[in-house]
Amino acid sequence: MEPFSLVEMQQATRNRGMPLEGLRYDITPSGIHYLLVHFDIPTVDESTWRVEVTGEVQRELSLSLKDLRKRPARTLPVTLECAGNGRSRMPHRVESQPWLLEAIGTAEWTGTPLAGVLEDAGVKPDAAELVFTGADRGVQGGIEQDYQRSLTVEDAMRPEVLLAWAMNGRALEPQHGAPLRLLVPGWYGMTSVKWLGRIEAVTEPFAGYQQADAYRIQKSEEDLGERVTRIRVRALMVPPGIPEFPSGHRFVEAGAVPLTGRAWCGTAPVEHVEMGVDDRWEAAELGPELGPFAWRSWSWTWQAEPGNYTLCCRATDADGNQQPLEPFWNVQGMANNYVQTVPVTVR
Ligand SMILES: Nc1nc2c(c(=O)[nH]1)N[C@H]1C(S)=C(S)[C@@H](COP(=O)(O)O)O[C@H]1N2
Ligand SMILES: [Mo]
Repeated sequence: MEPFSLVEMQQATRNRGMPLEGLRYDITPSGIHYLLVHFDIPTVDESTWRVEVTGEVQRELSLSLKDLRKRPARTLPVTLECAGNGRSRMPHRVESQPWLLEAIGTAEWTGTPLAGVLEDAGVKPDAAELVFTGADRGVQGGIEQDYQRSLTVEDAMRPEVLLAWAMNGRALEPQHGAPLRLLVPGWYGMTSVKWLGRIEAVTEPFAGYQQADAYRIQKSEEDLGERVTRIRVRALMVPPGIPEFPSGHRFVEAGAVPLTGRAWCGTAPVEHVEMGVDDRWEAAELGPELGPFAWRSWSWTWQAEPGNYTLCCRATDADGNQQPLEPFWNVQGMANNYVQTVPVTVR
């Protein structure tokens, strides 16, 4: 792995990954859910804050948090993953948030379905997309911008897409988008715009920086690349035994070693998970489903004999997509769902 730069360190200390032992919880405690903020966390005054619904709509709306809370509410367990998860193990990586594998978390998000708000506003038939604008502003790629992302009208109208004001039963904390964020289950995290202040219906596909330039799987700098959308299938394990500080190398006792983890996918249900010890793969057992947009637990027992081993886990979705064994390179280090490897010493 190439050395990490000061710029990467600066991002790594501002943002935060979920320690992988957090995979033990069905619902990630808010304090260890991963965090990714591009610019500064804006301070938003909840008492005067409103979300504006504008553009190609029959009736423009300006809604306070109180207005939104009067609407029908839904609570959904949703697994969020950053599209840059796994970026650090790629050769010639882009200078960005240097995730290893921990840009993940599952929270219970409460909000009102966006579809109902859009129905009230009456999105005009010539609208192609909705543009979501956050209250945070910065410069990226030389362009000064508000953080903005779009969805097609069809994707925005899906019943699971929420305007969320609570996480794990409590009001959103500043870093997770207080007082309101968009939540798009099944999609990589960049879609779920935090500190949401404006929703604009537009007639042309949105070409802002975070849509047209960032979040693309580019084979070269010149390649426009494919858009990053839904989460690719992935499994992670709780590293077993005890770690050495600071290397993190694992030590376990010989005998029956219970291994557990989670698997998720935003394009189809997880079909199966396998555990690999060195190069031998065996099927793990899937646990109960938490919901259609949340990770699923799995378990497997390893009969461990003294020695050094590499443990791996690999998930396959119902469409037959399987995680690759090696990271695949792309300019921005996006959607890299290669298998986790955990070196272990059995004593
Ligand atoms: N306004 C705004 N929304 C944002 C971001 C941001 O920087 N600004 N980061 C996005 C990215 S890249 C991710 S992965 C998720 C992370 O959500 P979390 O920090 O609540 O886990 O928020 C998304 N929403
Ligand atoms: Mo992200």
